[in-house]
Amino acid sequence: MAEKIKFGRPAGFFETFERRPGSIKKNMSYCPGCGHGILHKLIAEAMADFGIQDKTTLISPVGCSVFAYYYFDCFGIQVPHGRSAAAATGLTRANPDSIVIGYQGDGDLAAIGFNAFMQAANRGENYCVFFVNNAIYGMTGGQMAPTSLLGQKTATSPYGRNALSEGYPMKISEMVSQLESPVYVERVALTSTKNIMRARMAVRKAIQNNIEKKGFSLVEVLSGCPVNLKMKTDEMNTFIDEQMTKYFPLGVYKDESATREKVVRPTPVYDRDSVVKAIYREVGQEVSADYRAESSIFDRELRIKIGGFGGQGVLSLGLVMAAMGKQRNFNVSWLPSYGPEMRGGTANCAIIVNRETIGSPIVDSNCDLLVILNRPSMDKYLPELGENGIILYDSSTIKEAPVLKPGQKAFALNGADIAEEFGNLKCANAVILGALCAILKKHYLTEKDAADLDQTAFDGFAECFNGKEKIVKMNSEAYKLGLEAMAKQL
Ligand SMILES: Cc1ncc(C[n+]2csc(CCOP(=O)(O)OP(=O)(O)O)c2C)c(N)n1
Ligand code: SF4
Ligand SMILES: [Mg+2]
Repeated sequence: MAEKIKFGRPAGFFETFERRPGSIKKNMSYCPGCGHGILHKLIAEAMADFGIQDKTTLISPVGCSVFAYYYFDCFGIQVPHGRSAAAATGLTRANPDSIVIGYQGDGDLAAIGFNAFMQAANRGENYCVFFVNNAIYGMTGGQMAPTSLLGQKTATSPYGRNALSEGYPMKISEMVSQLESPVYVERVALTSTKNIMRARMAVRKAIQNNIEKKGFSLVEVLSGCPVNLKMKTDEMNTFIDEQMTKYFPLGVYKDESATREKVVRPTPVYDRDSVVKAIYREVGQEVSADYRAESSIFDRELRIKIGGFGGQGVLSLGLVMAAMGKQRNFNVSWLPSYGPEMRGGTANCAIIVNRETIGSPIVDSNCDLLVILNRPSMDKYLPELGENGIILYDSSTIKEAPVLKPGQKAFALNGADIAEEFGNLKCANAVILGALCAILKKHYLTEKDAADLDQTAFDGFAECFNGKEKIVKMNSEAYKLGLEAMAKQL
């Protein structure tokens, strides 16, 4: 057992909070009267007492406790809003010996992360969740939470929460306790010494279950946000004791800790070959591990961007190009941009090909190669083309040649027209890839690399359209048309 500190900073906290910006390194960032600090202390104490800091990961959510990792002296990760359960699942599955603690607010858990949370609970993932129900979105200034009470006035329910328009407050502990898998569910409050001691026991029980790998535990903590509820601390506690607990009664909702067997899932596999086999499909020709393309264009990182309308095959062209790089032992990244751009605007993807480690998958400047399939993308991405960059565009859809800076080069091919004549407009991206490879062969690759390029493209199609022989064949034919058409022009 680690040293117990009754009236001071528990050993589960950092000595000073060096990660906090600014000069205040001793105090937490929470408002006076906030429940987060009290709960933090209970968790930190328990971690130190159980001696588990070295194998514990606490997942900070988005919400006022977003910076929990500033305080807890254990491993910490900070996830996007509502994604705690996904990260926890990955952590506990990949390393079943680790202790994983989810810490979530009512917005994070019961709104944006509700489905992920319930699914993790339903799967009985081996971790525990501390759920801070303060009946409000604290961090963002007091909007209504799924747990705000009926009649409660918030920034987004100024006349009070109304069941007819906003529904009833969500009883998370009650819901989770109805699932088969969870082992322990309790609701506690932080309003008095007695309640805090009860909460302390609950925190310990949940962590103990986690240590013993008994599955999923939830402790819902009714907690104060005096700032956003515009109350003094004592009024806040009265609000919790008299109003919140009426709707959210305290108590144990489920406890099978004493009888639960240890949850044992299949042992994760880490050896390299098995992982590679599981992740990558076996396609194309064997590539030797020491394969190195020798052309000077590969001496540094290649930054590529493809832009066009959603539906023009922009993303799959990028995938094929990334697969080509991968097949030849380059590190590659492929970063698609979806969202509203898919509905008629410009879709794009960025590909990076590098012999060395790739720092960031983002390409928004110094682009070496732009492949442009529609006019709006030309306008949008041409400014990103680097000093000696090349642009290849589809002249079936873009009639005006781009205005280039010195050193830049443009190539054009009527890819869509060729694909239409070929009998499938969807293959325009493969025609353009053929054109690109013709340009590379003629101007940028050594003989050895050029000789290998077509096969690399075919392997790329095979990888991306794995098992769809017809599509692979069709794209390979379209590729050849683009290759020949461009070769004639050059
Ligand atoms: C994807 C996403 N959507 C919305 C937000 C804005 N946001 C930040 S915190 C928050 C609510 C946090 O409330 P809660 O989980 O109850 O935590 P509290 O601050 O009350 O502890 C929201 C909506 C965000 N950061 N990310
Ligand atoms: S806004 Fe509310 S939840 Fe956030 S730190 Fe302040 S009191 Fe706590
Ligand atoms: Mg909240």
